Amino acid sequence: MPEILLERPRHDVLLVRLNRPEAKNALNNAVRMQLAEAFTEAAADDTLRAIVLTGNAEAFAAGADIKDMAEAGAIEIMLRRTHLLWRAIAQCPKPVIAAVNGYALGGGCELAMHADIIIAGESAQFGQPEVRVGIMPGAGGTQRLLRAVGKFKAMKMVLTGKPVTAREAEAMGLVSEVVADAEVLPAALALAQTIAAMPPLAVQQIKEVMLAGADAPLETALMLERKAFQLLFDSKDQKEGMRAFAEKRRPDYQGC
Ligand code: DAK
Repeated sequence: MPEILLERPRHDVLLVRLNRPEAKNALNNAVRMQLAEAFTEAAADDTLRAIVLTGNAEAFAAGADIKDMAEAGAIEIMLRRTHLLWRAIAQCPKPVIAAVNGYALGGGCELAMHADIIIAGESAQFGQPEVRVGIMPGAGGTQRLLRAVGKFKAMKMVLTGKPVTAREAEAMGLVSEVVADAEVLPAALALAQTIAAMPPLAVQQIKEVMLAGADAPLETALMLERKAFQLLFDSKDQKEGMRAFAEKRRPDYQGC
């Protein structure tokens, strides 16, 4: 069985499912490689407008596979070069929606934080429990969590390893929306459909500027925004969108 499953619920939406139910979707090397391959291919596919990333009812992902790294040394961990695999997800130019049920722990929480939007079920749990097994977050958990929820909430989660509920995660800004468990995937797919109907160049520029700008000084970030804003006025979809508004009709976006 492949360790991730790929579906096209619509012609312009890719659904990526983690598929290691026997290990609570723990991320082993095969999962990470298959994820990187899927996201790299998705990035180059012009027909794709949004990606939904999910697990199963019990686990989004319970972290990196502990058994897979328990006896590894530092050089071995370095030579696995897993940051290159994570990078394929982080740098995907298409909007990514994480649909989270159950556990999103350690590398699983970090994976969810690679998404642009997180929809969580009421029973979902988010946490960075690495400290409890003698390590620390290694795929962005110390930095993306800090940026998402601020120092004091992030420190508490990372230093204690204690998970938070979906509602707590929502209150601290770690998830976009909490819905009933059974509604997670439908809500994420509906959101993907809404975003897929938007002009793709505008969507791409928004994602790129928001992510790059968040880590740049304000003046630089505002310049990035200004340049991307100006660039969009050379797109056919900008003309189409504004003319359609003036003509009181639905726009027909072409992605150019
Ligand atoms: N790794 C390996 N196996 C796991 C696993 C994990 N993270 N989580 C669960 N499993 C396996 C269990 O061992 C068990 O396998 P069997 O005993 O049946 O063979 C099976 O999944 C079912 O799990 P449980 O029996 O434990 O199920 P429960 O419902 O009782 O508990 C749980 C579910 C998720 C609360 C529990 O399994 C748990 O605490 N899991 C570990 C959570 C955790 O500590 N996660 C953080 C792992 S460290 C890196 C970047 C990032 C990372 C590493 C490197 N680089 C850039 C190099 C990330 C590190 C981590 O995520």
